[in-house]
Amino acid sequence: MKKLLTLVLITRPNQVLLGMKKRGFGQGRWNGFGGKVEKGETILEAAKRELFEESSLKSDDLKEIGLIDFEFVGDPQILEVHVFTTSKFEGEPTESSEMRPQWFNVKDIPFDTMWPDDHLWFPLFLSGTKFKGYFLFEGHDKILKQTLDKVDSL
Ligand code: 6U4
Ligand code: NA
Ligand code: NA
Repeated sequence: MKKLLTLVLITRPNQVLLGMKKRGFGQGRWNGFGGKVEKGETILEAAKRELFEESSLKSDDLKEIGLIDFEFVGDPQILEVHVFTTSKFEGEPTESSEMRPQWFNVKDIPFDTMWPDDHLWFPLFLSGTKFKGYFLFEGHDKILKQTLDKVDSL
């Protein structure tokens, strides 16, 4: 059983835009923008929609750079997260009910306050390398198993 989700990472020179998740899944962590793919929309459409809903930014240039499966001990549902990035966007990052956006220097990414998998694959994302990963979590803080591979295409 798989649930499709999106995750969008907006960049500008030497910086990444992250959002502090104010509620729901991942609350209290800095994260990319995204959420569940809804019926009748493509994964790319979902990525654009969630980006706009959560940050007020629009982009027609989202490029898929990663695919990560997350499994949680005791939960049969796998989260299939499609990771997109772009440096081309319109609008000003604006706080939403779900997210408080903030630019971070790539040297100061707050990995201690992010999902524990992020520090493993962010270097690939930041270097423009496509990747596929799998992480098995126990709770929300502990990774029990993982795979992470560079790929030519997703
Ligand atoms: P609601 O509030 O139901 O509309 P929705 O915005 O559709 O929620 P949400 O926020 O629950 O979905 O989606 C979870 C977000 O967290 C997605 O962008 C994927 C992302 N995510 C989930 N696990 C992650 C992880 N381990 N590392 C990571 N991002 C993760 O970097
Ligand atoms: Na979301
Ligand atoms: Na949603």
